[in-house]
Amino acid sequence: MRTNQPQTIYLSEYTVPAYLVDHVDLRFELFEDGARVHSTLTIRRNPQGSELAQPLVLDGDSLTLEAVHLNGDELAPDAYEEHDGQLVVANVPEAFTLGVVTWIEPQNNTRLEGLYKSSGMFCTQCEAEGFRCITYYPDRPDVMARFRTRIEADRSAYPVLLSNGNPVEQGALEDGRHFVTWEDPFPKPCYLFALVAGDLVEKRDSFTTVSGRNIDLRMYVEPRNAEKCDFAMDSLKRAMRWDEEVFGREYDLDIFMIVAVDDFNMGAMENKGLNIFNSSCVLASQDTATDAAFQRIEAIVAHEYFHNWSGNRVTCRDWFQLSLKEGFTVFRDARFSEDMGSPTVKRIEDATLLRTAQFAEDAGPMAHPIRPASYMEISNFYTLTIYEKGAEVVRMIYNLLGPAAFREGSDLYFQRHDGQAVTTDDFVQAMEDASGVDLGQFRLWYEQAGTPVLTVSDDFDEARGIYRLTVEQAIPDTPGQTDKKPQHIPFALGLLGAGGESLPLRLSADDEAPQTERVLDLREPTQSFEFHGLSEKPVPSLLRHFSAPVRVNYPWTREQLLFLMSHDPDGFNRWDAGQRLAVDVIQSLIGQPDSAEIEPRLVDAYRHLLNDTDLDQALVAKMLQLPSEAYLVELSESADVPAIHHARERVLNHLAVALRDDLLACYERNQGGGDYQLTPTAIASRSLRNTALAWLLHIDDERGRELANSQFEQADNMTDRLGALRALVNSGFDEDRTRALDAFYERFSDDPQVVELWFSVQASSSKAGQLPQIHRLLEHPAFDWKNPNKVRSVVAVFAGQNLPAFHNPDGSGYNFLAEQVRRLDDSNPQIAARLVTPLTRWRKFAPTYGQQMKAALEGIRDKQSLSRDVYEVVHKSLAD
Ligand code: B3K
Ligand code: ZN
Repeated sequence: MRTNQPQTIYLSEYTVPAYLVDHVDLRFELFEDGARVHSTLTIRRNPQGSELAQPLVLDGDSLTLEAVHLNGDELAPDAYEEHDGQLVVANVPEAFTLGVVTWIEPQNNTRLEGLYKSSGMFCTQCEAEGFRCITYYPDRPDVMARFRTRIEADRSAYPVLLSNGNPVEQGALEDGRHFVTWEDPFPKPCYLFALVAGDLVEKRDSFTTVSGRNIDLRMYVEPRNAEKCDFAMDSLKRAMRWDEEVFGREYDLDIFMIVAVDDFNMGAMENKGLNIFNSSCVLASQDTATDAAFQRIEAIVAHEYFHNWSGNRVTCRDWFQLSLKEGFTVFRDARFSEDMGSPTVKRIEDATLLRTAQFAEDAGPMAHPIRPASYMEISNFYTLTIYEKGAEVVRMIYNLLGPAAFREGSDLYFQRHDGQAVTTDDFVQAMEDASGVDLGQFRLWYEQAGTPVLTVSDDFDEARGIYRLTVEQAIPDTPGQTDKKPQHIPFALGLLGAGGESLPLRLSADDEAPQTERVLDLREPTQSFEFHGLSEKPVPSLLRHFSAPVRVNYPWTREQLLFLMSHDPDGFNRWDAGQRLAVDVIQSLIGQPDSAEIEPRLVDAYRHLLNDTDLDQALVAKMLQLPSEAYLVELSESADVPAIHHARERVLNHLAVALRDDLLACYERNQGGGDYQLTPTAIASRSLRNTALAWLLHIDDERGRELANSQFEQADNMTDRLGALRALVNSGFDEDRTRALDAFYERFSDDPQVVELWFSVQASSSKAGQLPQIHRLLEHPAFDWKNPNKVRSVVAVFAGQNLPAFHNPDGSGYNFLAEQVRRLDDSNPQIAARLVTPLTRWRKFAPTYGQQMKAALEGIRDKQSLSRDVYEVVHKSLAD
């Protein structure tokens, strides 16, 4: 057991930095057996800090200190202390330079924080606290400095040497070495520092900004990936234009660079002028990337680019403010994606992620507000709550203010805080100041964790023609927070008449210009609203376009849901009605004998959808997806996964059998042909045909089998090839499954991103991903424990997407996961802590499962010398 319990850091204990750094001069000597880092900091006492002389305290981690100089003179060893990850110099003047020389070992850095090696190249990841693994520094975002960086390395192994800003000098050195010096004119926190050194090919393009400046755009990738850059480059240009048009944000440096690396803990990183990407989030070609991957790439390229303003020019004061940049930037990238594709589909996808995974996080032991009050390890707080719920909170502000006032608010925010490190409250204040809209109560969204639950009831006064809607809001207790105050919730709704028409919403009898959709401001624990002038009880369409990240309970009948599914003018709620109906049907079958009848109207509704060629096909494609097992688990009180799985399978089988001919017709209709295109229509068409195929193979249909095999062989794009592979893998056709998996691997074994898809298709399949098969995948030559993508594609996919196998009643899935967490804890604690997530939800499951999950967590807890990352997650999960 760990003896040193990690410390908790509190927002309430924030103090301004004692010293500021104006300038950082770095010199990296890169070698195969390590790197020497010479840093010279120009430091002065913070005028806002304490009057009393303070020691200088710098952060460091895994560093070998070689020398310290003050104003050019080497300090005697007794003039400073090095302990507990800090370098403390007790006596320093008001202003001075501090020279620090450290030795680090990037080649042995498996945590992938700081400077490390990936496929032979050097690269960095400094957010949140990686810079301290490079040199001693005040590693906090409110210390902003100008950086000058000289990189020296062997010229033949590392011809490309990159850092932030502009190259200002380069030249040859002795012994076949060379150097390049970069200068970044914009002050930045050290978490935005980046360095890359490698043998990379360069792809160039350019962009002319709105004010006519020419920006040099460059992508750097390994030579084998040279042909997979075009889409990201085009996405970048679209994002740059969009940010000018929609947010008035112009790019500021002369060069913008993107680098792809294979070993990366997350998706990408917005380092100033030098974004570093996980290869899987930037490289794409028609043959190797699915539609979903293309869309993800476009969104992430945009997201990182947008950070140049929302994150870099205006950054976070401290890590409690993380959602300041992440929530806002996710909101920005979501709106960009809406504009690039189908807005309704994007909204459905975001709401699905939120309702399936963020709601679960908000109801679990790690629940935290979008501005947390404390943490042990900040890496654990790059969460769906900070990102996705944070984006929903910004979206609510957008909707409350309206587009024009919101834009004024965002302009004011950027102008007021350019070059500063600020707080979420500064953001809300700018929005309030620009619009005059009172966001006082709204601020509670930043402070209170937990998903608000709206319970809606209604009655109709026939005599007076008044429909009354009563909404109660309740915010569940979360760790450390009880008795919450009611929040300000924008609640969009419409009412439908019996003929499917949108009814006028008169909040008073004399409302002359009634709208057919309104946004009600919920502020009280209970509020009632009266709608006048109605001749019949309407069907309510609630929380349209998911106007707030809340749960809504209303006793819709199946009849009403079927009605909304085909009549609601709000596409989101049409989809939602279908989901609610399917959830209701599946839930009613859980634990029932197989003879229990399946709601006959469900078949009719899906038949109608399958044949509805008038409705937006992108929406139809989404509506045909049954609620996932993960979502059904999230909705249950005491989840029995095998029972949920069985009930869902029964419904799927039933639909597929009953709709076999309609599925074949849908498949034929969406055969495609012609060039591969990434338009919403073409994407919807591929989605429809692959859904049809999946359903047909689910019931082992022979015609479906033929279609899948020929699609698998003839596909001219990865969406179709993978769709066919997935359908075959999840079918009962064992020979076809094996043959297709082998052929796929043989064809793409040289491409790590496709091999990751190959792993995840198997790991997510209850047919091909039972535990013995998972063990075989881990032993496969292409599997690599040091590569986070590989670990995710097998271990995380198994635990997160293959629920019946993971929740095997014998507990083997839980023990397996615990074993992998223990194995990874020493080498890569960030990834290890992420992997624990499925176990943290143990209280959600029926006791026989929950107790075994808890035991697996205890097994992790008892490991010797647990990392701070895993310690925090496990201990919070086990706390009473
Ligand atoms: N800001 C980075 C995430 C850094 C995660 C550090 N553990 C990527 C992004 O959100 O854009
Ligand atoms: Zn981000």
